[in-house]
Amino acid sequence: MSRDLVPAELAERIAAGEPLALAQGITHVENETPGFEALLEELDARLGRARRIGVTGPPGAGKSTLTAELTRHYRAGDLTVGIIAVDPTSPFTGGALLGDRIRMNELTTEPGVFIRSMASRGSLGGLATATREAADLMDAAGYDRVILETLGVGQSELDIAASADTTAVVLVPESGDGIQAMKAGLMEVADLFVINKSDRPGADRLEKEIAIMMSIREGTARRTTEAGWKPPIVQTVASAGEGVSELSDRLDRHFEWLTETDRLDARRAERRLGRARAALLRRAQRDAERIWRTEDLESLDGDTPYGVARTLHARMRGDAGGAVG
Ligand SMILES: Nc1nc2c(ncn2[C@@H]2O[C@H](COP(=O)(O)OP(=O)(O)OP(=O)(O)O)[C@@H](O)[C@H]2O)c(=O)[nH]1
Ligand SMILES: [Mg+2]
Repeated sequence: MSRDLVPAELAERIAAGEPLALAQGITHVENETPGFEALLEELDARLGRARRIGVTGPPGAGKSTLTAELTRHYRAGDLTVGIIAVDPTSPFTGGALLGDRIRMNELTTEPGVFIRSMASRGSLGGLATATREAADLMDAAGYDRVILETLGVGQSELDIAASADTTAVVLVPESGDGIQAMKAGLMEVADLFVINKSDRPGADRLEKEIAIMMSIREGTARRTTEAGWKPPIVQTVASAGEGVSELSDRLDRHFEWLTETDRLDARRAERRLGRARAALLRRAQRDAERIWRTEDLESLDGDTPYGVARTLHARMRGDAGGAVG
């Protein structure tokens, strides 16, 4: 279904800010269409303009509503926004997601806003890598802000959020959200906490809970003190747009802090290394899949699974040594 990829040509159109080209580019990245890495390479020199914001948290916390409101806020300031909604399963399951779509859909007709949802399709590189590469394409396309919404449930979703310049963890004042966040590793990735639905009772209590947990963590791991950044806590009512401009201010302040302390460069350098590692693993896996498909597995009959893997691996390395590209 996807068209042939001519990297240089598509890169030019993406760089020119053509939304259709960006959409095609992301599809090529998702599908790992031959040439997709060349496309990303063509655009590499353009990366780094966008500020990337991760929005993560438990299901139903209001991440999408908040993302939509933040987007409106940015648009009012004439900033363009790319949004990636990461769906760990499939776009066709789950009622909550449909709700997302509808809410987000209000923004799709808005100029200066580009929305894309990403779902795992069993691509070799995995959802996390494809998502980051999609964010790269949005960056290259010139969007001022790129927001990555992910569910804060599994490690890979957390990794996606944490690959942003600034990661906002969204919690709600409901039964033990603070404790849950601690367990789920959300505390570790937060540059900023949002207590959304603070129109509901318990917001102040949750704020205290988070502050206490952060101070405990400071006392043991000393991570936040070492880093010199204490994650602020912002209360919002996303559904009413309340607290969104304060949130935006806090995000800006974190970005300024990143810039002043050279941590932005460090974070981004780390991101580039991570990308190289992912690309390497993707290549290795592709080689493994190829050898698995082409080898005569029957000739390995009688060997143990480990012996088979050893033999194939040795052949793969032999092949890879002689192969080009
Ligand atoms: N009372 C109240 N409800 C809110 C607020 N923000 C969002 N909601 C509602 O909470 C529900 C979930 O909001 P979403 O924005 O879809 O939450 P989400 O975190 O994106 O959900 P998933 O992506 O499914 O995990 C929706 O019905 C919203 O209207 C708020 O500040 N107060
Ligand atoms: Mg959502």
